[in-house]
Amino acid sequence: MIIKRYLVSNMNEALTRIRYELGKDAIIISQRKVRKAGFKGLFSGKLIEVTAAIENSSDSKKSNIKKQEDSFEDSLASIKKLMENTTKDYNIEDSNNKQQDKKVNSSLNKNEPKESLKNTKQDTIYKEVNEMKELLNKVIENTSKDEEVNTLKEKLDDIDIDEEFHDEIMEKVKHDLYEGIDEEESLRKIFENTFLDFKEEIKGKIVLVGPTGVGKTTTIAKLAGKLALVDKKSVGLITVDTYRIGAIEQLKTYAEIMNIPFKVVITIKEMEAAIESMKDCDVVLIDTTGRSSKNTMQISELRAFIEKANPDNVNMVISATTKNKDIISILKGYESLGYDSIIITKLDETTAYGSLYNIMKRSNKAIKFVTTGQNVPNDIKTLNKEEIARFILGEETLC
Ligand SMILES: Nc1nc2c(ncn2[C@@H]2O[C@H](COP(=O)(O)OP(=O)(O)OP(=O)(O)O)[C@@H](O)[C@H]2O)c(=O)[nH]1
Ligand SMILES: [Mg+2]
Repeated sequence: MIIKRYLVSNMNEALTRIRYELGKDAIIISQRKVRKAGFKGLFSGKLIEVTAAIENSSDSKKSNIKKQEDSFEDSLASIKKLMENTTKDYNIEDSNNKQQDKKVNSSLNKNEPKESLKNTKQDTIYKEVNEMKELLNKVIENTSKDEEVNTLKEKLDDIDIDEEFHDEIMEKVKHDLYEGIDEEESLRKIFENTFLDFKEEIKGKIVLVGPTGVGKTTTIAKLAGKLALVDKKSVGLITVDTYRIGAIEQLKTYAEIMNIPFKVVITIKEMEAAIESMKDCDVVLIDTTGRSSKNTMQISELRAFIEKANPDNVNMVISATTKNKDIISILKGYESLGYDSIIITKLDETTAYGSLYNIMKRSNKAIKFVTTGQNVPNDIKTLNKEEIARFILGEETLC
């Protein structure tokens, strides 16, 4: 077993050196962050000490390292030979031309041209060898980076990132790898930067729209509970959920339990009256019936109600379990309602949170809340950009 220790500034550098020196079968035994030795180390950035090992196979005559040393020595020997030949050629050439040189350079110092020509030839060879070495190192380094980018595609699939965004993400990660930023940090940066901050206080008239069964009414009940019971705000509830009696009963029951005003709206005129009756409330939460995003008639009808309410904020409610293709058509179908933020529900019903990224990318709107279960009022929360990235990366789960 050959064990080697490397002091490097990042894992990419370690992997490149290990692969180059110990071969591709080498394994990493340990890694830890260390500071440079001595007093100066206290003020410098951390380095990584990586220990790698390779089996010293008894069958093979030479270990990988020996093979590499041999081939390195071979290369050196060839270069040396090349240099000797070149120098020899030069000497023969030089002696042949000696007489002629004497004549041509009669006005110059006799030793100077010979020495300087010899040095120039040697310098050129050294320079070329160094360039070759640099090129070789780059090729080794780039090969390992390309391999990393290829495995990234599988990872993006695993966390449910829409395939349409893969190329863009991989391009960014590849760029970051060349800058010395590792894959995980690069992804984190991409996911965090997609998040739009939403610090606005919840107040005024707030409408929730979205497809059938995504959890609009449950989310309204959760918000009403938090605002009325925890934040002690005066809250009013309005529903334009006119199609099914059951849906009205659902919110009415919550309103009765929380002792807050509740109005059912069937016509545009009633919407005007309901809003007027709740004008003293800090927050008025307006629930709507789920509509098919493809039914433009229903969407236009809903728009008329929303326009009459003149809301401060329209939230598009969408479930985290929505298929990637449907996300596009839903967001597009509801566009005419002028939603300005997003609520993502049923985060508890999925284990891969790529839909958070897909929805953020497709809508370019802030995610105001996420809901994480059926319990009213507890299963609702706000996320910041760091938390969003941790969810998408799979570092944080609700399971
Ligand atoms: N697992 C889970 N279930 C939820 C969540 N939010 C709501 N639900 C459930 O989803 C179902 C539908 O919720 P509703 O609030 O009635 O959905 P809606 O959007 O109002 O539906 P329509 O009024 O028919 O458009 C209910 O069984 C809820 O308990 C959540 O965050 N997680
Ligand atoms: Mg409902």
